[in-house]
Amino acid sequence: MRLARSSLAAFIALFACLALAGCASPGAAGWTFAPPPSPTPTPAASVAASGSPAVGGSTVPSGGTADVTISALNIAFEQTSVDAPAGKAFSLLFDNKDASVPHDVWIKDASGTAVFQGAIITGLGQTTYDVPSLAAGTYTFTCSVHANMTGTLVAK
Ligand SMILES: [Cu+2]
Repeated sequence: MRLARSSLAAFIALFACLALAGCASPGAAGWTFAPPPSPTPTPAASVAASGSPAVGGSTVPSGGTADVTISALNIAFEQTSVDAPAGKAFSLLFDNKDASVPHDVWIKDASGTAVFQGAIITGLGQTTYDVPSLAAGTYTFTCSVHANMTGTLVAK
């Protein structure tokens, strides 16, 4: 009887221990809360591009500081003749005043060979071409889109 009681007590103790889950194995689960997944901090977001460097080169301040200006209006160049510096590169401001019409400026030498081909600009719009050095002489400037558009450019 006494034996039975003690073994019963032992059994109860063991059962209680298992029921409490954890007393036998200290490291076992039970109260281990997984730490909430920490929201990954966004790394100091994209460092703003520091000051936009001045664009070098071909940009001529609007105000008409180009060496030569040519404009197009009504499918014709407004200048029949322009002068350009000879022997050095120069800037050519091209002003397309024809809305929705593409024009450009090509410069051809006496033999008809294009020595400069400006990109097409669809009006209304302006661009500044960087024209390479030309030897002194008389050239023709044309629009590659409209064969009737021509003028004379004198490099001197
Ligand atoms: Cu044209």
